[in-house]
Amino acid sequence: MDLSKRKFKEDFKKMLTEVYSMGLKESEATEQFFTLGNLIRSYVAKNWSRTNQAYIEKGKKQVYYFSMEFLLGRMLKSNLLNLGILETVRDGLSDLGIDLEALVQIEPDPGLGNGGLGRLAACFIDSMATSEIPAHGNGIRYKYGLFKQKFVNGYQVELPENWLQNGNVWETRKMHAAVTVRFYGHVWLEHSGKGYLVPHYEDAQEVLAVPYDSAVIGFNNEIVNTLRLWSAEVPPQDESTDYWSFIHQRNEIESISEVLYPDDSNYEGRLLRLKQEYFFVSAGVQSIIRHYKKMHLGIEHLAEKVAIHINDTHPALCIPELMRILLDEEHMDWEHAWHLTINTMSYTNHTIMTEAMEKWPIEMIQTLLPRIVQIICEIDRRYVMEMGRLFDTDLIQSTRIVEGGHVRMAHMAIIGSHSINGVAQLHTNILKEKVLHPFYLIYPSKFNNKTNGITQRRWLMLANEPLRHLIDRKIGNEWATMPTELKMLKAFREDKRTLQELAEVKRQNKVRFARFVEESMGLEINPEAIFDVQIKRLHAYKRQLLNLLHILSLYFKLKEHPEADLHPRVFIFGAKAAPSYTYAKQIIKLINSVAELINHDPDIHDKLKLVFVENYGVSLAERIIPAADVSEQISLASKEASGTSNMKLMLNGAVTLATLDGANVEIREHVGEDNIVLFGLRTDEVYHYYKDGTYHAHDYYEKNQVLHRVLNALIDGTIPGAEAEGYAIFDSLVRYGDEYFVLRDFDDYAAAQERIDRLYRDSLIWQKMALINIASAGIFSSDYTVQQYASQIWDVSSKVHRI
Ligand code: KOT
Repeated sequence: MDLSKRKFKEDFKKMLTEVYSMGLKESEATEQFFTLGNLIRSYVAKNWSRTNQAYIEKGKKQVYYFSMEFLLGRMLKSNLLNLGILETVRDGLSDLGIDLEALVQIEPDPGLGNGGLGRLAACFIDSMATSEIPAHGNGIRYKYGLFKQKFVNGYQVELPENWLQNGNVWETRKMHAAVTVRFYGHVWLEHSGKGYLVPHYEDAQEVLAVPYDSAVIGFNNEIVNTLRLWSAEVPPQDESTDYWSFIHQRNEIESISEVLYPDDSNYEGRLLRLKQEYFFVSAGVQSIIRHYKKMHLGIEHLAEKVAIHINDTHPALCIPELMRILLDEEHMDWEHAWHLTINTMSYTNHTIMTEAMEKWPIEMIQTLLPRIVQIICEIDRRYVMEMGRLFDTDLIQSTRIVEGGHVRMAHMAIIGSHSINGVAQLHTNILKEKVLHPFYLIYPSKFNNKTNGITQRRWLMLANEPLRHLIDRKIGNEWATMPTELKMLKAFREDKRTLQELAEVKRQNKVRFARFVEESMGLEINPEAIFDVQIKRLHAYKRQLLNLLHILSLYFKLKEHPEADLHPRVFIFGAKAAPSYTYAKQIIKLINSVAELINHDPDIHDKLKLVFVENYGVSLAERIIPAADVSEQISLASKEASGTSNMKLMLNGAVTLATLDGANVEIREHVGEDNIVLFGLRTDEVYHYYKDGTYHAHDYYEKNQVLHRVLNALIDGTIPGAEAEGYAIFDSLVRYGDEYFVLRDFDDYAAAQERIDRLYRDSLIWQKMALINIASAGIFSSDYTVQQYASQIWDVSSKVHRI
């Protein structure tokens, strides 16, 4: 938008008086932040309603992206950047004696997600608005986001994250768009006499779903889409309601949107979680239909105007819910309703980990959602009947929805949608060939791949301004919306000056991060060291333990050979563990205890440091990633569906140290073998071991001297404070089979780390690798990912930039 600095300063002062009746001098950062937020809202208002109007007038097909999680991060700078007024506002504020960065810190970081899945949804809504895709997010307005992590004595302690405490400046409560969601009670069907059945409900609990809308601003394109998050409230009561029963009901109802479940890649089969899933699904689908009907096109054309996407299986109840509305409220016959539903729905799978697969007990659904369970059972019955004519019984039994008293949500999602996609090529192949092979036999054409992506605007332009400016000077700024233009940087691969400038940018970022570590943790780290980063949820399959065992091996090496020729290293971890995931919490404690040991050992000096940042989340990622030299992507091959921190880190010039898992495979293809450091078992080797059962972790403990020494350290008192955890972890590896092949991959990993050490010593070689990584990262922009979803799955238009 056009905005002069002079106009901005006037607007800002005026808004400050209007909202707070304050002059500039009396105001503090909090008031200034809310003033700026309100001002941005006022700038956006016109384009927001224009965008909505244009969608209606042009009759454009709309996409609704249903996700239990949107891990947005702070929105202030992102909104300013996308409006094209970041620099104007920064300068204007500075004239007024205000530091924009200080205001940035006031905004709470809304942690409405656990990790990769939720952050992907956030990158997607940014990219969809920028790519001019008529697409909107639909989710839950949790009162409490993901817990705040504290370390007490090295143990993870969880505190509530009350992000709404001071209000959310970006949202608008839309009372007129509220809908009612029904739970519990009894339902029976009666003939209407007009050829359809009418459901009658008795004793149902009614919940009012109130939407809060936030603007999703496209980058420099005047498009403003909507993120709609639902909050659960008590419906208006009449005079006959008993006061105490009202209070009781209120607590129960409001608990639906109270808190985000802190589980990542894990299924928590609790009733409240099922309520959450149905709550936002039913509210979202009802509101879509209400909006659609305003266009008077006839319900039979729904799939031409609406696409509903379900982000993993958490919103899979969209399928029976849409069926319910089409049957019970629109009085369609089953076949037409089913056809429409399949054509409307599409589904993304994000994991092959069996413990993450949702399986709801049928009685639980029966109690909570009596009408929905009838529809699910009918979908299942027809599937078995119709497919039974075409395929053998075993295949149908292994793919049907209802089995062993449970509803298999992934099965419902596949059967009820026209598209299922994995999130990286390798992942999609594993789905087709292994995990969902029976479905692939039945529906080969539903399967497709959409490799994940990240938004370069947040993860480079905003998070790493020094690098952004260097790139702009070298190749211009078209990569903001045409990210593969970054490949033009390759022309500078032999240019010493550019490589030195790149090194200087990285050094600056490392100095800045080192300052942060010193201030927040009281730990001094050396910016000349290699900053080696593993930031992701704590999960056994991601193998933070492999990293830790290697750190211990370096520590012992330095103790025995203080003269050992190692380039100084700072190992940086950021990770939260699900509160109920005992093993992950033990690993956290162990990492913290090893950090205590190493960081305070005077023999080690600054050759080795271990930094475990507390409360890792989007805001911390924005600080760490620009300072990273090495990106640890070391999951057991086949287990990480895609990974997205791998993409963010390469975009910021880190070199990837990786197994051939998830999107790492594609990163290798794009940077080339020489610009990535690979190690470890391959997917086929992992499956081989599963088949022939010949992996014996114990042998590695017995025969590998370095490993023997390191593993003994877990149980011989070498690591003070983590005795119990040391034992448990030792046992998991040596006695109980080492499920994720940590010991098997150890030597290869250590050798890869030695290669990193050697490569880093030649700054020009290293910076050339960094440059190739940045130049090759454009293809992993979520702009391209969503453009592919738009054309290949949703059948909607987008502004496509050629790759
Ligand atoms: C959580 C619960 C159930 C099913 C899947 C999940 C899940 C998967 N949560 N996060 N993921 C991650 O999603 C990312 C985005 O696709 C991937 O990059 C990553 O590999 C998944 O682990």
